[in-house]
Amino acid sequence: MTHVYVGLGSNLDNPEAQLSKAITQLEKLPASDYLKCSAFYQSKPVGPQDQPDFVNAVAMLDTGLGALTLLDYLHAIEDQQGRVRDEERWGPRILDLDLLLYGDEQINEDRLIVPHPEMHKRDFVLFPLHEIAPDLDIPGLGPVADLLGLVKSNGTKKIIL
Ligand code: ROI
Repeated sequence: MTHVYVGLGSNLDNPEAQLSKAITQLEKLPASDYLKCSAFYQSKPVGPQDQPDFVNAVAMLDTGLGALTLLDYLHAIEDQQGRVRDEERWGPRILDLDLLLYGDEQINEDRLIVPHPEMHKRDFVLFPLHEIAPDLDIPGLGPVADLLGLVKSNGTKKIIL
């Protein structure tokens, strides 16, 4: 089994419901054990500002799936929830599932770069990741706690339900 982290994001069609639905699907992934998810965080859009705020979270699972197979499953969940794929590059989206970390592997393929190349710059990834894995050391990037101390804050805050 490989320990993996998946970033979740949405800013369309009831983002909190989109994330909850996606988590239900992550719980059903084959050959995998869903472990936990962070709280949901509200974050200002990175990219064009004329779009709604995002809701972001990070989930932790163990999987026997290979990285690219897992990526295919994540895309299938996005598609099921009605994601439109040729949308504007930094535009609004119903659901984004990013494979952030796949064990301690560094992967560089056309379809997949792990660790996710932007994760250390995004407070909406680092806050929820640090919440569920405070001692995590990110391959090639260093301790998540250090990265959190360095990241430019974009006003991401935990949603209190
Ligand atoms: N901005 C925030 N705050 N959260 C996201 O998940 C997110 N995802 C994206 C872009 C459009 C880059 N901006 C984002 O894909």
